[in-house]
Amino acid sequence: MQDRDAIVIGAGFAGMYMLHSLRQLGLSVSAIERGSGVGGVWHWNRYPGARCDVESMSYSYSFSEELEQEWVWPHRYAMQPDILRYANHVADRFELRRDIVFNATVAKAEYDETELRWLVSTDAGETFRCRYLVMATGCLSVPKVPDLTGLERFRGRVLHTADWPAEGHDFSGQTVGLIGTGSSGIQSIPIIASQAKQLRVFQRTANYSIPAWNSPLPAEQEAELKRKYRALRQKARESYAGDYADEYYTSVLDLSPAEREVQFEKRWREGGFNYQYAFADVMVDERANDLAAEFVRNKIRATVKNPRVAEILCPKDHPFGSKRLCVDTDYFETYNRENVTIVDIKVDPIVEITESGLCTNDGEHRFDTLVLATGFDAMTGALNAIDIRGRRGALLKEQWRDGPRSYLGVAVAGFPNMFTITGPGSPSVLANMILAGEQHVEWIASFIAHAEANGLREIEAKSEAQEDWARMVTESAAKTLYVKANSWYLGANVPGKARIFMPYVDGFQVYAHACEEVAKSGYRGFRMG
Ligand code: N01
Repeated sequence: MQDRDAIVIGAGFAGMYMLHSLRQLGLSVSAIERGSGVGGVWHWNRYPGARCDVESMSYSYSFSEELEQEWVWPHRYAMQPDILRYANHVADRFELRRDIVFNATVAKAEYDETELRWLVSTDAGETFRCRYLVMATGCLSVPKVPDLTGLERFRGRVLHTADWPAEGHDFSGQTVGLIGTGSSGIQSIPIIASQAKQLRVFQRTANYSIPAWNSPLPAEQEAELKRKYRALRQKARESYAGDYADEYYTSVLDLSPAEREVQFEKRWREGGFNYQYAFADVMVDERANDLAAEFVRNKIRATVKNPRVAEILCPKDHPFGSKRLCVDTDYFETYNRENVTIVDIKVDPIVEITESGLCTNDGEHRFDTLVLATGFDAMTGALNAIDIRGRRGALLKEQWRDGPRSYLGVAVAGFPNMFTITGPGSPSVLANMILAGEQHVEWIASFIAHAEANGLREIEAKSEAQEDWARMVTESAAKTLYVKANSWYLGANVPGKARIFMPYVDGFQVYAHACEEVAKSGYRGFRMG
């Protein structure tokens, strides 16, 4: 049994900063990490084409001015190897590794109400005892392998985008089947297509995707951004999405048809989320959303030469942006290649996986390698994978059977001295995840500092505060079009999972302000003693 003041579970970007911040408070801390290295999602998601869809200068830590000045991002949108290199640099720079236990999966965390300690045990049998427990387990860290009949029979290799082999995979000369057209599929398809002999994509839901227009980041532009970094970081903190990109919030319906086309084209040329966050009414008004969606569909029709294939690729069954927007490089162009075909499995469903490929209603498709770009058990998956027991042995997973409930997305009633970074009920995946993590880390560290300074031994969200918060999160989401898609935001991609909109939709800046108000009020909504 090893004693620590705090244990942080996970050494991704949030976990690393939490470890650093708690050490700065003078506490003894260990982080426990399942992987062999730091970086979390960027350690595992090594699939070809993996890159961040938030610009690198924004998707990076803001807590250290020296760090942000010394690091050089080679591209506007960073590739996974660069992000992982950055994570490793941070781990070295702040000497984090000495307090990280790698290759250890936390199996159980149990609160001892008599000793006021959490007992945390790993699958290797190591046990830690601590006063504070911080879950930095990530929102998208448990890969979802679909329940496909016969999957175990397949004789070729099966690869999941979120659990990609570190040594990579050589597709040259291979025939490849790929299931899933979310961000991971959309990023990997163009690269796999350029390497493989043949690629067949099995698409269940067509997705909206906006080009990234990625390019090297010119040195002068980088220097200019670095000169303005403090102001840009502040702008990001005051934005909806936690990013410093301009958020114009023009109302689509206030524009004339001609002006609308100009604005849509302008934002589309800016790329990525600039298109979604430019308009005030796109996520709340179906008419505005239809117009934004049709513009994207027309771009697809103009790009994909075969009109039948273009129509398969045009999303028509959910509002624009209601599933997480994808940001791509040459995704739709890839379907003009001779070696790429698409099967619309809503029309021609997969019946079973066979030894040499898969069968749909219409026949057999043979391939050497099957790529599953099928996503994650998002937001609650990593928390529910651990046997977390709070007061009177209550199991978190059981408490969340009908959907996660938390106060501020950061604390759960019945689980004292435990915090969740970017937990359900916080902006998390709707914001720049590094900034969302930083805001939580700073808030949690301040709260712990307050507890230490005031001799508080237990801090715990009150159930009434939690219920009010959960109700507000659900009601806010219900006013938007986010709830109109079968998305992972709602848990809809995992059979049997409760359908509840998990992220906080009212914006990063509104949320951060609410957290500050709670702190200023002396932590309203928390029981402390
Ligand atoms: O996963 P997804 P992802 N049969 O859930 C399909 C982040 N991310 O890994 O839509 C057939 O979005 C499923 O179909 P449907 C980002 O937040 C970020 O791509 O459920 N198909 C869908 O097409 C992103 O949103 C970056 O009908 C099945 C796909 O698989 C999140 O991670 C890069 C199926 C899954 O799409 C998840 O993205 C990559 C089945 N049984 C990811 N089951 C950045 O750039 C699932 N599908 C930062």
